[in-house]
Amino acid sequence: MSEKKITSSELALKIRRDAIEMTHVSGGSHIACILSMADIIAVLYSDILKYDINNPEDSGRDRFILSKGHAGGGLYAALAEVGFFDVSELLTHCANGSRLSGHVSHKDVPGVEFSTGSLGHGACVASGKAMALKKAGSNARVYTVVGDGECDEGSIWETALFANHYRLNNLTLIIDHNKMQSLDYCENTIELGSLAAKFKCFGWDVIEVDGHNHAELKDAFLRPRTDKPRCIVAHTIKGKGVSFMENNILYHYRDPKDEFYDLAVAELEVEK
Ligand SMILES: Cc1ncc(C[n+]2csc(CCOP(=O)(O)OP(=O)(O)O)c2C)c(N)n1
Repeated sequence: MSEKKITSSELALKIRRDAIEMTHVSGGSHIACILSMADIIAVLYSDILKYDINNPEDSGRDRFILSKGHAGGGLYAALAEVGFFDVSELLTHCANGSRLSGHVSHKDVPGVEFSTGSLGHGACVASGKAMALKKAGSNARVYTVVGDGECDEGSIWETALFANHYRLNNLTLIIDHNKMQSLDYCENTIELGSLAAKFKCFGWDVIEVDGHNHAELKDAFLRPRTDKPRCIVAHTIKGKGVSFMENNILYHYRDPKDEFYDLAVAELEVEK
């Protein structure tokens, strides 16, 4: 297979379009969670990560772990669109016997680093991988995307302590800060205060960006490293790109049915 060169804007649109299709066909959840992070994933896979679609296990590759694994459909879409596997397979998402499960799985799926879905785990594994790579003298980097609701998990703060203690400056943790979780706004569930201030306090190099602005995201990824781990607080809108899904908590779980599917597709067509 040959790598497909694609701009981050094209990839973001494809991820959104594929995810609408996948959740429509399967009746699967988490469409708003995918739309929220689509730009972050698109910039990573088009401009930042080092990977080889013909050698997914290449030891020099950058590692990406989607810690908010419930949005796995978005990662599968990105991997298929850059050439890790055939785009047509995306329509098996969540079907019996498919390797593309709802929460992201690395079992037999090229390009997926680690299975996630139990919130708080992926970031810990990412910090462990960053430490192992550093010890091995590797230049590879580790990136992980966490949700803001996921930051209610104590293990996220253990990761924050650990990565600072070991000065894991090869680790980048991106918070998809859409201010919502599954059933309500974050502030009504567990008040988080300023995530940027908290990570700064924990000793991280913190950059805040508009998580839908590709130039800002790219700059935050490429800015010269200090000796600290990097936290990018990406301010996002849950459901971004489909007006009636934006900031609509129903679309954490609801799939785009019938006329809602047509409307969503029509809105994304206008974006082309
Ligand atoms: C340990 C654990 N507890 C609960 C859940 C159920 N759950 C799935 S998604 C979600 C909300 C996550 O919110 P957030 O991290 O903000 O994700 P986003 O809104 O970006 O999708 C919850 C509680 C889970 N997957 N894992």
